Amino acid sequence: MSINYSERIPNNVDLANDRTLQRALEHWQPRFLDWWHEMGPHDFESADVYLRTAVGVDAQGWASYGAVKMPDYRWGIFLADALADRTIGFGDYYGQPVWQQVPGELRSQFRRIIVTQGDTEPASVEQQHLLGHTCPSLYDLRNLFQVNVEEGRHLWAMVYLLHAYFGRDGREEAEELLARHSGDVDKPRILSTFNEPVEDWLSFFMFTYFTDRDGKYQLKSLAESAFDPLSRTCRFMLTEEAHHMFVGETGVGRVVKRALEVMKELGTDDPAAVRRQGAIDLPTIQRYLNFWFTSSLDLFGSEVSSNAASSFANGIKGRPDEGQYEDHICREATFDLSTPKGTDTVSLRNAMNEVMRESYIKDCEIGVKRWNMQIQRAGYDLRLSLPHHRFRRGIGAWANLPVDPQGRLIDRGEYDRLLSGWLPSEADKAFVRSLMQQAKAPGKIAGWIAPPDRGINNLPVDYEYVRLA
Ligand code: BYC
Repeated sequence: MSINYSERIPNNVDLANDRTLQRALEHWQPRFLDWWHEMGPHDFESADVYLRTAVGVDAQGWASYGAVKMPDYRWGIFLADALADRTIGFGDYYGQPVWQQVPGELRSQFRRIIVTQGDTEPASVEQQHLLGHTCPSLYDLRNLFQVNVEEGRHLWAMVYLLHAYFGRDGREEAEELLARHSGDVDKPRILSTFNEPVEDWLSFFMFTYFTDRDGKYQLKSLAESAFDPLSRTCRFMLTEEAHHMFVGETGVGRVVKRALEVMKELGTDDPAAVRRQGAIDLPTIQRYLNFWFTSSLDLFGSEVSSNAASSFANGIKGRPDEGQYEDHICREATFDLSTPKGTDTVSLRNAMNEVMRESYIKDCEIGVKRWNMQIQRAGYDLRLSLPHHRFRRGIGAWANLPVDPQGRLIDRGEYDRLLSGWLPSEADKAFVRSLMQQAKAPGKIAGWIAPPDRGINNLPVDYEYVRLA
């Protein structure tokens, strides 16, 4: 079904024929706009931004480009088309027709997961609240805002499910999604990484590379869900998510490129010399990578999780690309897990968080390889790398243990001494922040980052992507 833009809330779920739901969502809409006004991009409400808006859910429709003022962006409810005769692809209900309603006994489990997913979306917008003031170019500013409006829409996607399928509880949860705030002492966001400040653009690029990629994996696993409206919602969200990770991968790549240019000009890879030229040295980039990668690893939960087992058994959450596996029931299968006490053989269902984390890590490696190719081509032996998945964990079997980036358990004293060298120090952060000056003329690019290879939607790089008021 095509998207109806004549309604207050654009949608392809035939909202007009469900007056109760429509009223409930129209009641929530002004609260969302208040939240956007207060917690969304700070100070750019009257700027014209070259944004893409979804006007359909097929290959042509999901990206219609044009200048929009962000408060006028049409946040709506768009589900990917239903797949005919879709059956449940995993767990105890394998092979049965998918559900159009949530089974009563699974309500609270489904609600918890939808709320957790929903909570991350506004959280990320809050984390990026002030970044516009220090954008390295109008191209980057526009990308930031594109990511922000789409995270706002992803919040709408989850709120729709809560309102449409969870009654009064769902409406209350939808209110709470606007009441918790990233980093708030009393009412923080649910998941750890979403309370970390994102105060500079290197962090933003690391966040969109690593943390949005957790989003990709979680959405892929929810796209497998037996609850069809959740699956369809997530399938459509994934098309938007790809751009966010592109922003991260190319963003980090451009920071690396600029460092390499400066290293070549100076004939040295000395970090202090690179910094004096106003670029970010590779060891600093590595420390930022260490921080955001390890933080994002925690988002998959514990290695052994009865929640994960029950989500899988009950058809709530499958594995990303469930079709690639042979066994979709996994009742007998086991998984060998490395724990601080040695290898532990556990039921595969209980290890689903770890299975997902492993696929995620493989996906993270692709960008790192590309960044390293740039370094290699420039003739340097240095390499960026993902630290070991046991390093700096806050959740699971390896939480709070003194593990080095190679994954070895080391002496606690030595760990405490070395940790500050593995993560961005206060001095690193102050240095990176010192580079963050807004570049606001079309085509102008800050000195710490290389220009992008191409502009957006075939427009030139120096196009005025944001017309500041
Ligand atoms: N921080 O059995 P456990 C995205 C909680 S990103 C704090 O180990 P389980 C996006 C857990 O909730 C994708 N708490 O794991 C990216 C549980 O609490 P309750 C977001 C944590 O239950 C960028 C307890 O610890 N979507 O979309 O299997 C920009 C025991 O948990 C953490 C989802 O995550 C943590 N790191 O949970 C914008 C999908 N880890 O329930 C957007 C929905 C675990 O006992 N969520 N806990 O109070 C889920 O599928 C699951 O809840 C988890 C794993 C993946 C979080």
